[in-house]
Amino acid sequence: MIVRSQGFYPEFERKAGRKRTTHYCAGCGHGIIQKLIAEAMADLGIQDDTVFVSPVGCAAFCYYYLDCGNVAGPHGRAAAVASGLVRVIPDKIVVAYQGDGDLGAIGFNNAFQAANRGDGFAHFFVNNALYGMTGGQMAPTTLAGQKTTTSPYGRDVVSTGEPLKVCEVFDQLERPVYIERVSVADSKRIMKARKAIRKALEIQKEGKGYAFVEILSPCPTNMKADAMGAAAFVSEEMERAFPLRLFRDRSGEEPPRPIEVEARSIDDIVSADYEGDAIDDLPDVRERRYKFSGFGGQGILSLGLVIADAASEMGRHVSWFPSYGPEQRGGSASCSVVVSGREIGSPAIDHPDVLVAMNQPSLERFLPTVPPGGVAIYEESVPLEATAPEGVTVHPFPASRIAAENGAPKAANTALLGCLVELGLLDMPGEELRRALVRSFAAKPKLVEGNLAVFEAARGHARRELL
Ligand SMILES: Cc1ncc(C[n+]2csc(CCOP(=O)(O)OP(=O)(O)O)c2C)c(N)n1
Repeated sequence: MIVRSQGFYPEFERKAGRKRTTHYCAGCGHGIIQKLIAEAMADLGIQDDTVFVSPVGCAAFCYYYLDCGNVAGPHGRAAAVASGLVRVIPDKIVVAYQGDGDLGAIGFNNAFQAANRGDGFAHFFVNNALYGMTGGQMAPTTLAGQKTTTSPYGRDVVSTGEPLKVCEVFDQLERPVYIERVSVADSKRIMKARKAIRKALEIQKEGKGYAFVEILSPCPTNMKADAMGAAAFVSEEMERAFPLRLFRDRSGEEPPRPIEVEARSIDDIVSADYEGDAIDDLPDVRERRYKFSGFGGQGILSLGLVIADAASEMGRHVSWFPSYGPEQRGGSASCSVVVSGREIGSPAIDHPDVLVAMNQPSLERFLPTVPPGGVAIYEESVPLEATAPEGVTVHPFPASRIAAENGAPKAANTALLGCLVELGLLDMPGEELRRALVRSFAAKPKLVEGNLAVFEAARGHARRELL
């Protein structure tokens, strides 16, 4: 009988209505690996003492699944976060989990230095020979000749280097206690992976030091194969470059001396004096908090940037805080912009004064967060199924239509900019925004004319229809 491991939450709260499924594609190795970790954690009785550091990449949602302490690290930094954790909570068990783009590229030095110091954590390295979440680009581990979206003719090792063999590199270091490479391509291999994962966690339970397990893992979506085909690629092609083996097991030796850390309060650390040009306060400028949201690719982040840039040119205090989801397909993006006459406390926004939503998921998600007196503007073609909270003004706006009619169908974001300025929601003259818009296209001057036309047409429409 297949039962859920006690190391997993009973329900995955990631999406309403889909509480028993993960976000992984069929045939992906991440789910198997996380199941092995969850089982081992529960069986070893360390679940309540474990802090799991998730990466950026397809495994970014681990914290929805694993029922232990969870920290989400920035891209490439899971090992660095784990290195910090072992210093401040030396009596806990720390686990870092990273993909091969995450660990092998942007995060390599953090991982390498942690291994070189022998920091006491279990380090799981999921190698699928490409960047999975972002659409299958070439990673440091991509095989010679392997086709990816950024090596469409096959990886040329002369110009891009040989596949990075992380176990072999780490095996040159003195301090790692355990290094093994395993695979989850079939059930026989999964049984070996299970043992290696357990071993790495046992080493943590016994406080014996740094344990590194590389796990070869299929990615059917980006390997452009079905589940069996991707598994065969892992066993037949990847294993040739990355042979499965135990590199070392020194867990029988004397444990290393624990790290001694000088305890400092967080206040001490962050209260460093700020040196820089102070911006004068502008008491007459009211603070406005904006949320721009839609699908990735709709120009949401740029819309926020143009406004932030214009406000900053006017000497106002500004913050711009982007956020994009980790799902490979259909992900939403948003950014929070605060413009103020005074220093800004936090760039994060829970209750925007002004919401701009370009797709249905973001309209549904953010409309209920707009406080009374706030304004929500959304792309007219999106069906409004949510009810606006009391006291919130809601404007559908034909941004896509205006953009298309003015010859720049991708400039719906610019149409919304025109709408915002005309409604007086940006507290600045249109001229200021025209200049910021032109600056934003410095690298693509051909787009300036079309965007300015859309901007002015949208202003005209807003003036006629909304004022
Ligand atoms: C600083 C930064 N740069 C780039 C990205 C975009 N990004 C998201 S995940 C990812 C890499 C994912 O690849 P990998 O680590 O191999 O994990 P997988 O998705 O294959 O499991 C990248 C480049 C980001 N989130 N942050």
